[in-house]
Amino acid sequence: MLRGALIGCGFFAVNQLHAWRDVAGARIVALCDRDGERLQGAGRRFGIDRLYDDAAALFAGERLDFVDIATTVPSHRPLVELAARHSVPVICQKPLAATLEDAAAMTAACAAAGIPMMVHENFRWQTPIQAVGRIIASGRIGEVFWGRVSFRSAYDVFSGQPYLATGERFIIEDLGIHMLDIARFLFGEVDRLTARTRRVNPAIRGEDVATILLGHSSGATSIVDCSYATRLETEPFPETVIEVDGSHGTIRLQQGYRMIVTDRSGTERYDAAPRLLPWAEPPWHAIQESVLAIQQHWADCLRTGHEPATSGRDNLKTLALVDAAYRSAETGWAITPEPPA
Ligand code: NAD
Ligand code: 89Y
Repeated sequence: MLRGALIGCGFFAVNQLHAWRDVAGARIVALCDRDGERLQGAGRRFGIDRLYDDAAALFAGERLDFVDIATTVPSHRPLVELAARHSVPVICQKPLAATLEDAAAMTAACAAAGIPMMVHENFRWQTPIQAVGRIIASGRIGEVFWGRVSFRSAYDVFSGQPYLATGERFIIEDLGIHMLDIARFLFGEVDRLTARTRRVNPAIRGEDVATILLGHSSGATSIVDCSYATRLETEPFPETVIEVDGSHGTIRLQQGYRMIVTDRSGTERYDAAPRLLPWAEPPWHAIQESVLAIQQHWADCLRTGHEPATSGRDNLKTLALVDAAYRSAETGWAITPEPPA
């Protein structure tokens, strides 16, 4: 059984702690948070009594097979580098870092220490999104020439995550990063992109609407669009709507997890809804199920020695799209994303 510790017992870590209880082959033996109340609360809720208010003390006091970092961005680099100094394999929440330079330094530190590193980039692990990936990979719709990955909502994310309202950057860094990662997962690497952003909600500091046009190395074109300023008849949070056009057919993943696949032999429709895990709380259940999937993937990779799908190395390419999108929105230019080597 792999022994893990979790650092950062805040809003999202609750999902990770629930999921770790369901992961085969791993368990969380210790918790760390510099906020004593959160630390004690999580310890009581999940029956974990080895509690630390300081990450250095955690590494000194525990024999660990991995550490799961669920803090916000400013602490990601120091905590990942601390894990590397102790040669402890590390998972870090998205966004890995605020700059490509920090992210490159973090992945380099893990590589130099010879430890696996995975970014908790979970959206691509959602059941309906994996299903879209499988259909494309099967060749059923032929060669993909166009796609759209869309997330439009007016859900109040600021009450649970107040820091999202105060940063200079918001939707691309927080949510668009998932959409860009899905675009890479489904349509492959990106040669060039352009982006436009705007802020609609006057109560927040960063952009809450983004539209990004991507040119993929395969020759496909895709659109990633996201908004937290879009009021719809039925609130879709946190659903990602996906459209894919291929040379032999199409895929439509519509609101309500309705999957429609059309090929030369006709149209198939089915329900691609995620499972409602016993601890899940709609509407978050699609995300919560993907947390279990990515954490199980990590445990399996650690056991077998395989590189995780969203390793630090892989995630630099997603972060390069985030960086390119902000640069394009600022300058109006088409940008070639430049992931650090
Ligand atoms: P949060 O502020 O609610 O929780 C972070 C916790 O980390 C706090 O309790 C804080 O005290 C603790 N912390 C910060 N620095 C620390 C340090 N150096 N040592 C020990 N504890 C420290 O934040 P959150 O909303 O839970 O977000 C955490 C991360 O999860 C963010 O990076 C966010 O983007 C990400 N997130 C991911 C998803 C997803 O689907 N993947 C969803 C929501 C949030
Ligand atoms: O922080 C974000 C994430 O990663 O998924 C949804 C979210 O909680 C709000 O945009």
